[in-house]
Amino acid sequence: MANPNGTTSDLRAVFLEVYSVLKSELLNDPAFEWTDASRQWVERMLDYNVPGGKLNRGLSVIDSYKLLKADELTKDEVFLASALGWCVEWLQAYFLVLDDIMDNSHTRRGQPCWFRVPKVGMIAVNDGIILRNHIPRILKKHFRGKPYYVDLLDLFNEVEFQTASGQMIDLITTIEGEKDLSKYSLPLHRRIVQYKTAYYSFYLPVACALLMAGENLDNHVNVKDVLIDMGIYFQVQDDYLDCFGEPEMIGKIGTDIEDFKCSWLVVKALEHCNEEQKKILFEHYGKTDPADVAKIKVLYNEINLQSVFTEYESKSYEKLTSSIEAHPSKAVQAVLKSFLGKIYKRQK
Ligand code: DMA
Ligand code: MG
Ligand code: MG
Ligand code: MG
Repeated sequence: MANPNGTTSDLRAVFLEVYSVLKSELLNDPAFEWTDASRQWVERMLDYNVPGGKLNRGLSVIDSYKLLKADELTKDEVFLASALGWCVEWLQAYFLVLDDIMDNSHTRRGQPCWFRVPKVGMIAVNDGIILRNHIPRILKKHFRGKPYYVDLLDLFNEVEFQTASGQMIDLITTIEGEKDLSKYSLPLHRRIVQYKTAYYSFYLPVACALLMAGENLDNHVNVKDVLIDMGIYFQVQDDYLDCFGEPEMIGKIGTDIEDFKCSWLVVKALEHCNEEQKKILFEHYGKTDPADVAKIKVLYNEINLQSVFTEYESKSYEKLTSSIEAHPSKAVQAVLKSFLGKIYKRQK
């Protein structure tokens, strides 16, 4: 039976079983002398941070691989595609644990951010590093003998570097004492989100599937370009939901206004406001007082940012669909369309 994500609930169950296998391998990693306390810590940390999301990125590796192979997958192939899917989810968990500290966030996936859990605090920084280190350990255990092993390691390294660089430019635009809204523009926003979100969320899962299918990534630059545009659209949705989404639905409480983020919303607000409204933006954006935040939200409503977003959303969908249809391979088209279908008009 297909769920709203277009993924069969069966596949999700298989995927989660692979999580259990990978977890128990990591908890018995012979490179470390485990104690009960250390094993319990890592197990709780993994269960708290790795499997609780939508799993779109991880499941996309299996979906994409299936479409590329155009054939029933063997049990072994399903396991390997799932393991790669989990590596993407591990990478995401690593970035999110640290992102929530840096963004001073409160909740994630409907529960307190990991660093806010009693007795965790800044141990979360090292937990992030552990999560990051689990990826090459999973890859080594299951892919060491594959012809694409080196390419896989290189792919994860490149994408991690791109993501960390995106996070860096996201963060340095908000430095205290240098807050200046006039530097915020659509090109800056695009640069930030391309690096911090698009590579790891969209390109990485499909690139994993392409490598497993024996493809050379250098031959798929046009696929990459479409996926990057899809990732930019996805992060605009994330920026929109940060302010207009229901915390119960999105599982997190927005902090972009408080954090002086170069969000798509503030960039569009600057574009659509009059001189008087501009003054309000300059005065109240990036302050933690709820009264300041409320003033920004009133302004966003006055200039009808919700409909600016709705317009953007349908335009992006049209553009993405026509780039996808321009692709020569029907299998690749199917991979890209399936991905787009999972995120179009998402509410969480
Ligand atoms: C997050 O951007 C990007 C990474 C690499 C985690 P964000 O801070 O807008 O994400 P979220 O809204 O989920 O905190
Ligand atoms: Mg964040
Ligand atoms: Mg962030
Ligand atoms: Mg966000």
